[in-house]
Amino acid sequence: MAGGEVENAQTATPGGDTIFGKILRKEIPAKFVYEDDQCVAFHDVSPQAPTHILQGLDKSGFRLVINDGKDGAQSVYHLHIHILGGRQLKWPPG
Ligand code: IU
Repeated sequence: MAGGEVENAQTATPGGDTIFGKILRKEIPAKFVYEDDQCVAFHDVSPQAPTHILQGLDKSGFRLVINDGKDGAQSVYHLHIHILGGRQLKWPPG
């Protein structure tokens, strides 16, 4: 997936294995910050804020985001929550 998230979301489709499946199975590397038998948290490969973890918390405030579908700019069809923090986030997000 070489494009931006919005570009990637135009052709991403649900079903089958995903890049996150490969990360969960440790077939490709990721920087994990938490892991148990129910869920994992790891740093986004392309952070959109100083803290951008695909699950985690930031004590000075944070934003939870679930992108859904093409218009929501979802590029990986594996349920995940973005946690953005570490700077003053803007609203509306665009
Ligand atoms: P989305 O909500 O499905 O668009 O989020 C997918 C995220 O996965 C996006 O922020 C990517 O930067 C991130 N990501 C990743 O962390 N590691 C990867 O190998 C790939 C995407 I491909």
